Amino acid sequence: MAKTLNVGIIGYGFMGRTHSNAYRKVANFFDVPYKPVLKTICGLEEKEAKAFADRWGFETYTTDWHEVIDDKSIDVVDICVPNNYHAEIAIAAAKAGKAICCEKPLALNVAQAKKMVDAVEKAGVPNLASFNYRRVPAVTLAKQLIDEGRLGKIFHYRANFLQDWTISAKVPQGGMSTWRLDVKAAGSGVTGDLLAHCIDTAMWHNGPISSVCAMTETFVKERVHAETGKVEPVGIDDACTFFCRFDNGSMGNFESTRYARGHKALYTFEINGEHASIAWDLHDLHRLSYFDHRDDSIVRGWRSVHVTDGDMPYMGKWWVPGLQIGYEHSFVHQTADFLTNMAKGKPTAPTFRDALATQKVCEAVLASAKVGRWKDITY
Ligand code: SOE
Repeated sequence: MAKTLNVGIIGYGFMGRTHSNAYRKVANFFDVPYKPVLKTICGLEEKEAKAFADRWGFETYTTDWHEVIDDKSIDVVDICVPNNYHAEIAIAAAKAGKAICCEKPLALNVAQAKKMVDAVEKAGVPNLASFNYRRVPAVTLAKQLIDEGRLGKIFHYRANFLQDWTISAKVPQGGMSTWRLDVKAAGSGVTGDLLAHCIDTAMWHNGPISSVCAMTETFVKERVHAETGKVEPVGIDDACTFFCRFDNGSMGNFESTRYARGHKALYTFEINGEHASIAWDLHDLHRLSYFDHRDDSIVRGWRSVHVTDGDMPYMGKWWVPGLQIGYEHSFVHQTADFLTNMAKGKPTAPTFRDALATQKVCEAVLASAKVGRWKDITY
């Protein structure tokens, strides 16, 4: 009989839902060593917190995150609130000896992220940064193919994350649903929110990024603040493009914007190696495109691999070959790995330290855009 693991989730927004769903489903599909119990949901508004608790089956709710930390029965603190709260909550949770899962990006900046890494490492608590796309089976399969050496030497890594939801100047900044546009809550715009995903996946696939050269733009310079009701300057980057060099000698090319009309969450990457190339697209997330130059020329071409077979990453735990899964399952997978490693006393990547590396790249990207020059990154 698996031991119970009491979970306190802080934040009942979009991410609060993805994480709650993952804890609910994980033990049904994966042989995890714990049975997660949704103990407490915490959020700002009491009515919303109560409704969330009822809907998702939490035992209780609170509007004060300190109560989650102080509750000795809680084993895991899961942070799903805006970025400006991550550091304070995570550091308090580490001091209280909790295992911690924290949404991305880890913090507002590198200085905060370092403090979070120090806190979890000093306390020796399990920690995971929620860069969920690593655990989309096709993305995990890409990592497997690279590690098996199928691509050979890698020359190029390019990634995009395109959206279109902030084009209207009427979209406010700040508040519950548009805090991502408020620099005080988010730290940055597309760089921390979207490119951080691409950077995390890229460094996992292709190793550390050593230098960057970036360009950013803020297309809408002022927006009403949802909390103050006043028109205030916009401090985030609406769009960001950067080039980079990886330690392994390959070149990177990354772009993100919330102004690409027609695209909702178009995260794509393509990796070109000496022998083979790989491409992936979040809008078609269960497929991995693969081209292998070593195939006979008469049948050589891009294959579209339907990542649903039982011998493909995570897929043996779901339905039967041919039946696909989706976005929410990437959170179930990260939770399965987190719990399994926790029981073995092993870290689960991306750890806070891995997320600090991503934060360093994001900060270098923003600094480079400001001065218009290349920036080196040291880890
Ligand atoms: C922003 O719209 C957002 O929700 C990000 O915050 C998520 O990390 C990304 O996965 C989808 O887009």
